[in-house]
Amino acid sequence: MSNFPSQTLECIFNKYPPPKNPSFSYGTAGFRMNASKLDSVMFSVACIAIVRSLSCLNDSNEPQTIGIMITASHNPPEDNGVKIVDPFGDMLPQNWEPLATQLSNCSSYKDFESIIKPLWIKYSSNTLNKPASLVIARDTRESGPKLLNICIDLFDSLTNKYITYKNFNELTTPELHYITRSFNDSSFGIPTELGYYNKLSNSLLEILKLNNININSLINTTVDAANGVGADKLISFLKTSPSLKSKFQLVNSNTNDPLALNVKCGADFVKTNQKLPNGIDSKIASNENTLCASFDGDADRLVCYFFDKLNNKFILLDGDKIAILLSRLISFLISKLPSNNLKIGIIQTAYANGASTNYIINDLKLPSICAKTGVKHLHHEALKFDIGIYFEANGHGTVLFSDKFSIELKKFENDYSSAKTLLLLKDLINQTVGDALSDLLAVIVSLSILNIDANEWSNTYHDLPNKLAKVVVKDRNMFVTTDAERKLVEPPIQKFIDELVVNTTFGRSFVRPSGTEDAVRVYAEAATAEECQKLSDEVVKLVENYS
Ligand code: G16
Repeated sequence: MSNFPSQTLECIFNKYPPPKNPSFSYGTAGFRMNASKLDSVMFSVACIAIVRSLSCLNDSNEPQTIGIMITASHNPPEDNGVKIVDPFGDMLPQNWEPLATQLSNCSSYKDFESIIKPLWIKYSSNTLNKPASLVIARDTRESGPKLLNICIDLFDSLTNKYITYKNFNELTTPELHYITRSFNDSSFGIPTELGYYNKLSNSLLEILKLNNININSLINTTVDAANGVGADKLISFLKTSPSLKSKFQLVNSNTNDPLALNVKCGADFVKTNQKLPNGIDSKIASNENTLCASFDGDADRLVCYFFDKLNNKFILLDGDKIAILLSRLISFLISKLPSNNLKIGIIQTAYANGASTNYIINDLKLPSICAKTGVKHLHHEALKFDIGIYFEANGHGTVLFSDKFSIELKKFENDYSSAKTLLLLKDLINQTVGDALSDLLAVIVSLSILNIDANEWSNTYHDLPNKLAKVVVKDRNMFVTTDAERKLVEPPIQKFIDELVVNTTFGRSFVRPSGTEDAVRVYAEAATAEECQKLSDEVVKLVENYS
């Protein structure tokens, strides 16, 4: 395929013209903004995905499948976004992000073609005329169908000669990641939703059987699905696994009301406000043998929690706590083996509570790595370990198991049920990206195998009081960070933050621009809630004075 479809691209470019002075940028999780501004970006992203597919050849020199996910995840209902998923199910490599930014900021077709054409021709010449391959999906946002149709418009004009594609319509983000990988690697799974559900339920049921756990003894879970796509998919999953149905109650599942998405519910609301979402009251949350869990709008984040009736207190089990629970399970199973030389590491971000990092280093005696915010950064670090456990405090995360892990564990699988359980965890825990449903199943299994309840889990260590504030500034790009986002380079206020921190017991605070919202985030943590609030207020004031 050496031809470049210039006329078709020009025609569609002009149908969805960019604004006069575009200033889009591929952020923490792709492009994200008010949905009304996204039309031209969708076209650019679809073109980049085609070129990316042409550039990623399999052993037969055929273009590998690339995913496009239309979602704005935790953002408010009026926003939307789009990101590209690579053949292995991970994020678009960071060295392609400038291209995405550059293309989306072309205000004329001439400029656009001058960038894309050489790449298209260069990569397509290696493919022996095989078309690019794409999969596409969206979450339940009201603007999703229109944005998806922009891609379909382009794809239908190019189909068969230049591209093949499959539109999955509604999926969770992790489902699309799983499906993209399965298209490229049949040993990973069957590239359908049913394939995904079966992979999860088969591994879960087998783990339970191996460990003599009766389904009825599992903790009951109330799931807040943020009125997002995770609700529909949890229902579908439970239809394919009826034996699990009675263990789950679903709230905030109204995907028919687009304005309800993430509003007073969902993982981001619960984590940021440290309180119960709408739909779950303290009575439900304090039921014995019940765990509450919140997904976010596209079901790639999970936080758990319960209400401690005795102390009248909301107890959050966030990404840090989930990472530590899964580490405990993995360490416990590994301890049953006669030997192993697997390298285990835990990857966090600056948002990780200081108490969790201390626990990892001092009690678990595992290496703790601090990465920049964004799944792509953590995922990359986790790949350096045989078992790389990565979680952001906000509930994004997974555990990556290496090929060496599988080879080592297979030596023991016939004699040790713990080796078999570990191998099955690799199927249960989504290997492509954080996945609220898969992580929740892993949490439930961990509690059961470790024979602990949510209360005991929460007592593993005690979080230092912490606060995450959002400050709306004139230009968030003024805020430049270094040291895994723990220090500000610009504006010059770091020394003032340092002074405030030094004068706060167990104080820690940092400022960074959000990559998904038009705001700057201020994190503060201290020995007491009062000191934490004071530190947060003072750092917020510094930021406000400078914007
Ligand atoms: C996205 C990213 C996460 C990140 C979050 C907040 O989450 O995938 O890695 O933690 O944004 O990022 P920021 O602080 O830069 O706005 P989601 O769930 O919105 O896709």
